[in-house]
Amino acid sequence: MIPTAADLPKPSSLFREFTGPLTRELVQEPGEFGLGKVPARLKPDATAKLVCGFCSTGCSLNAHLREGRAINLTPATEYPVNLGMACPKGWEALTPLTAPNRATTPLIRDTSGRLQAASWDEAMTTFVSRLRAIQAKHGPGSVAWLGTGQICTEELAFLGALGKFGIGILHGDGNPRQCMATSVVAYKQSFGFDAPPYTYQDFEESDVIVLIGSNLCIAHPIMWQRVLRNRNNPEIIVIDPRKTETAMAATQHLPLAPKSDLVLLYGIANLLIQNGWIDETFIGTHTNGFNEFAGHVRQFTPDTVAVQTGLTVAQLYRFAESIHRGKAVSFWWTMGVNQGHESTRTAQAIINLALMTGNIGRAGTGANSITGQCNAMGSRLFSNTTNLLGGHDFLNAGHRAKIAGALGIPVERIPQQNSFAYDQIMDAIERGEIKALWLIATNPAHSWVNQRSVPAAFRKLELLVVQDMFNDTESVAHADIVFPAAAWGEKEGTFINSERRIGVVKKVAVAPGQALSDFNIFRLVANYWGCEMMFREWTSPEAVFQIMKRCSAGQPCDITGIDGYEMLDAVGGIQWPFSSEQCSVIGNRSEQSAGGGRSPGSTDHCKLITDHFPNERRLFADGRFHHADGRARFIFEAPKAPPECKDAEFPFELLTGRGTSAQWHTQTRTRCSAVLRRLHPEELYVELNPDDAQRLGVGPNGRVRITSRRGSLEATAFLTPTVRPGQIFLPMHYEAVNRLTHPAVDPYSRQPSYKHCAVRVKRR
Ligand SMILES: Nc1nc2c(c(=O)[nH]1)N[C@H]1C(S)=C(S)[C@@H](COP(=O)(O)OP(=O)(O)OC[C@H]3O[C@@H](n4cnc5c(=O)[nH]c(N)nc54)[C@H](O)[C@@H]3O)O[C@H]1N2
Ligand SMILES: Nc1nc2c(c(=O)[nH]1)N[C@H]1C(S)=C(S)[C@@H](COP(=O)(O)OP(=O)(O)OC[C@H]3O[C@@H](n4cnc5c(=O)[nH]c(N)nc54)[C@H](O)[C@@H]3O)O[C@H]1N2
Ligand code: SF4
Ligand SMILES: [Mo]
Repeated sequence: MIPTAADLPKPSSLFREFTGPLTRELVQEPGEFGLGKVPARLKPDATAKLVCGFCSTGCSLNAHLREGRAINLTPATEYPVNLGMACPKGWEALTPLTAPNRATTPLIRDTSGRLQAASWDEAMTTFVSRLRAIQAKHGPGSVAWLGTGQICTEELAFLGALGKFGIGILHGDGNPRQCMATSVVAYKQSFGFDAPPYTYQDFEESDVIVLIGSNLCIAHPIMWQRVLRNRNNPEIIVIDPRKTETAMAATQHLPLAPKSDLVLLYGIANLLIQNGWIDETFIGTHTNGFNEFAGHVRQFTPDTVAVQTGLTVAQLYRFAESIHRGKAVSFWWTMGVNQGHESTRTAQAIINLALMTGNIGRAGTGANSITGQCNAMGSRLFSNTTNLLGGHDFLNAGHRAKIAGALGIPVERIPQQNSFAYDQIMDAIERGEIKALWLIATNPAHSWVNQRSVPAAFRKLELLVVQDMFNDTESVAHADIVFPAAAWGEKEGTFINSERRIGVVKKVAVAPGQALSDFNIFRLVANYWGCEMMFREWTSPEAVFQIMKRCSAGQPCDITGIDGYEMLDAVGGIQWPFSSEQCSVIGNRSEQSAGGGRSPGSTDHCKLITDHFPNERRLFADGRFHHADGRARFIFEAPKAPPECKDAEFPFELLTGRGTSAQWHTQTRTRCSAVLRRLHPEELYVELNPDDAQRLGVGPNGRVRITSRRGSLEATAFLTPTVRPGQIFLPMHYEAVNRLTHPAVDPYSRQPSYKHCAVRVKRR
């Protein structure tokens, strides 16, 4: 129920004066602080299903419990996502939990510069008093946070609400900026809402699958397994400068020149139009702006496109013809698109191809952005960074009033402006405007673009707080205060996967030492800040799930029909939207067929949902998009040259990305596993074309020095024709890589262009 104005507490009752020490008992749960109690909800010797905490595929894993604690994991067979499969990271997901470098106690840097163990009370008191002092001296814009797509949705919602409405922080962003911001902006502008339309079943039902800047075999191996289940003998077209594992398995590989995607996609649009291979009925009924778009792409003739992309005219025709011949064509993209200087328009050029050929809203189709982190989708909707909670808009007074009502807070607590983006936060730190930074579940001292600027920026801060499950990450090395966090598997909540499926994460292990779930750290902060009355309803993740439901009401991502975790668990996760109206239709239908009412959340009720509601659902089946007129938009712009091109001094193009399916990002988790360590090289390597190697006099496993205008590193040469001459590839999992990358961002999404800059390579 949404509270009315009369229910609203008076503003003063939401805050109390900062009175100093409170006790951790406020947030303590059975099993925390190493008390070793059996997690509350689980039977001691049973199996608990939980969604994997690495990638956005969202596989379900069975945790096999002994005395309430997981002793090992197997992939769940009956879950609609992974159907009994998991990749090496999933199988090894418990291993990082018991690593010796877990952060087990809060740390505070002392006057001699050493991090010293402290109590939660000391850490919280220091955090709150220093943050308050900075805010008082320099204003609300002087404090910022950088969050993540790797904690539970309820935790993200808590951080966002606590940060902006409780503490009054103006600027909060997260690592989804490095990853998904482009898709968010592209979808919002084209469809009217950030709405990836697909379901994984589409991988199985397409007859043409186009993968653009996506190395599915490595980055989303279980999605690739879904491709392998496709019985239509599909045409698989991979667009990637490198001959990746995925490209090797494709029927067509288009090794385009790096960052020439926009030219290629406009060229293909032109070919489709010139040949009449478009769906005029769909365009006329469901879209706006096609004629202008057709006029724009006319200049992208096959000959000019071939020159600019390095592809042949024949390759272009074959690609266009495949789209034309396909009955169900799906277009998928990931970081090769999102990380670029003109990424939003590139993502929209993909969307345009799907719209103009009517490949959307039907089985096996779609313009489909694949997410990266386990809960980037939760972050996109509920982190209060790019959107106001629930996919709302900070700039819209109606939205602010609605969310204030749903949370029972005065509307004045909600900022009327958008936050700085990640790069703007980093710039404001360098300018000395932002003085305090709180990092939650992200490791920018390794992952942020152009590392030369990061230590300098961190040194400028008066306060850096790092909340992490490990005590030795590159970012912890700069911290003034460390909050030790419980990890995936040690806490409860939900993740939202790439296909919009909300799945449950459970507590199947006990956090070490004094580590607390991010959720409980946020509760502690609320208590110490004195704004706990604002969060009096936020007592548990599931209570916050109910609040998120209220915030989602009436939105395209409406989840008011989901009772709670039990229902999600019983039916194999639920894709948004799932509104109370959709749910009651099922109820009515089933009452007619079976007779009798069922109470929500009961086993009977859940069974009815599975019986009457398809577990794989896609959006836009009715051709209605989320703009006011119900139409999708063709959005386009003239392509631009990348901001740094190769030249005589720096004659190579540097590509970066995922190395192996056994490595996760900055490796804090995956390096804990001896099994995973065996599946990838320990030291940094560079993929180098054998012709280039010969010219440089570099033999197999020879050492090379790679230099960009920003920095330099050494790597072992891995000679392989999968990279073309003049290009090299570095996997992002090694700290040195971002010394080289160029800090350009796309102007609309402000996502960094990690995948393109100029370097030189020399033999050591
Ligand atoms: N094993 C593993 N899996 C992961 C992750 C991980 O760290 N390890 N991370 C997860 C996350 S957060 C993400 S975001 C995803 C990323 O998933 P992907 O985007 O599939 O992975 P990347 O390797 O970053 O980039 C994909 C490809 O883009 C290509 N590329 C580079 N430049 C261009 C270009 O100009 N045009 C085109 N078309 N392609 C280009 C690269 O050669 C690379 O093969 O993976 C997720 N899954
Ligand atoms: N050169 C280059 N750089 C890139 C990319 C690229 O392709 N090329 N890709 C970019 C992309 S797409 C991404 S998503 C980013 C990822 O960049 P990051 O987010 O910096 O990478 P992670 O290693 O995933 O960092 C997550 C941190 O959270 C901690 N952690 C894990 N679980 C929890 C938890 O439950 N609670 C808390 N509090 N902490 C936890 C981990 O120990 C780790 O320190 O990297 C970006 N950087
Ligand atoms: S594919 Fe992704 S979600 Fe599935 S087991 Fe591997 S890391 Fe986990
Ligand atoms: Mo990502």
